[in-house]
Amino acid sequence: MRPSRHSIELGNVGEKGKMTVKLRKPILLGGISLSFGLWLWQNFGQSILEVGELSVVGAIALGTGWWYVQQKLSKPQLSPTVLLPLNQEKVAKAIALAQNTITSLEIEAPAQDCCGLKQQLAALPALCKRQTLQIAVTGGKKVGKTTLIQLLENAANICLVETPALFTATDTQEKTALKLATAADLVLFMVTGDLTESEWQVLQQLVAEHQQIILILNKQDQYVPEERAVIWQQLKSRVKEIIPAANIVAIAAAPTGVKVRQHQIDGATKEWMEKQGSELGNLGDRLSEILTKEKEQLLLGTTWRTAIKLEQEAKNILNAVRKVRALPMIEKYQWLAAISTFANPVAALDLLATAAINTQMLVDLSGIYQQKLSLSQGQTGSVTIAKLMVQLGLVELSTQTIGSILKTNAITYVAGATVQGVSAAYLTRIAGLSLIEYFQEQETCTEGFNLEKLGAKLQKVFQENQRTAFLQGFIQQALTKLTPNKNIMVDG
Ligand SMILES: Nc1nc2c(ncn2[C@@H]2O[C@H](COP(=O)(O)OP(=O)(O)OP(=O)(O)O)[C@@H](O)[C@H]2O)c(=O)[nH]1
Ligand SMILES: [Mg+2]
Repeated sequence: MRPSRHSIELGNVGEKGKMTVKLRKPILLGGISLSFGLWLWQNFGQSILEVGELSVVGAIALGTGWWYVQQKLSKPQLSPTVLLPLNQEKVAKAIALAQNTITSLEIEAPAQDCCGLKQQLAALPALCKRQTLQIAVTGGKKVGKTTLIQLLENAANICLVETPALFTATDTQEKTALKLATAADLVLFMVTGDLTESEWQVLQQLVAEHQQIILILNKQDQYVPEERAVIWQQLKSRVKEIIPAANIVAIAAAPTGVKVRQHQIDGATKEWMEKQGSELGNLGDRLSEILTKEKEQLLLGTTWRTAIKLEQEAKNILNAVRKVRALPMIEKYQWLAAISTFANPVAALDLLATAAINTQMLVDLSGIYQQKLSLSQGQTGSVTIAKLMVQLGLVELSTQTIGSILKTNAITYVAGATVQGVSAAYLTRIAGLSLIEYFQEQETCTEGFNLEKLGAKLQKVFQENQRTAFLQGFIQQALTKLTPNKNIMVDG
């Protein structure tokens, strides 16, 4: 009786919880939009409630839409299913992509030394034609990696590498282990029982990189036969979506001996441990089968992974080069936004009217990231960004925070214009930094922005730049940009 009552109670709580959440969200969103409206009202009066497409009514309406987008963003990632096998074409594409990125780097940063990258690129085709295959033996601490390698060492045409133990060592050791595993043609992944969560994560990661895996359950001798069967089943069903059953094997690489007890004639007993030979099950057969029949696939996988890694490496350098050019540009536009909003609070009634400046920033940044937008595409884009910023509550939050920091700093001339000027600069900066992150992931934006991704970037960048210490420094900087005007007025 008990368990069922328990589950009914749980069910009710769950239902209530759901209902509360359902009711709360629109109110909360309305709250944000509404208080933003009130803020506009208090500061500037009714006449400015409507600024182009960015009416408060629109913001409220879109707020609901944003809630939907947010819902989608917070959904947990689905576990990867088995990938489609690689073919020559996909591998050629990955190589071409790496080639393109390296070429862009050479063009955009002629001073950059690209020799290393180019050598790696030139070496890619040969990766597919190797005779000796690399096998990485990995797994947690003391799972039997060294023991297994010693047993397999004599096999022809393979080179076995033991990775540092996973899950125990420092972060760098763990990275080395994963690096060795992805660089290999095949991975022997050893466990000694049911999968832990971390083991599962690593397996998924490797499979997502088109890595072939033989999952090895070692130390079988430590379990009695019934336990062994249970663990074997659990393991198989846990990984069934990512590892084919043929690639799961149970072994005992170095079983502890069996205790033998002999009764002597005189009544005494004599005990000793009888050594047992290693038990590799069908590991040897499966291994040689894979190494012959699936060799081409293994080599394709390694070549693909290496090409992808090379492309990422080149892309990281390219992104760093581009960022160095993009940051001063953002700086320029953020102070332009500050000064024009401060000097002309009537024209810039709504902070988001700084969109006019953002348009040019957007066009310039898109140029740096080789995704050049036209002016009209830039205009549409900047309106999109401005809307997102309202819906995310960033405009309201930053204005309030900046306003209160200015107040506590006892600056006597705090007026709407100062708060507005500083906020305009800050929001322009957030928009610019988010665009950098967006463009870095090479989202082509000429056909419009991916709102989910852009929204996620805005939130991330906003959170990173929201600390009071940072804001205080920023405000200080903004004030030095804004005060000269004041000084001129005072002096003059
Ligand atoms: N009972 C039992 N012990 C085993 C088996 N295989 C290995 N061992 C023992 O487990 C211990 C660790 O084995 P290693 O081969 O050194 O394991 P490893 O994964 O290389 O260890 P680290 O490199 O230190 O992480 C040794 O004492 C082995 O004798 C097995 O099948 N059964
Ligand atoms: Mg070892």
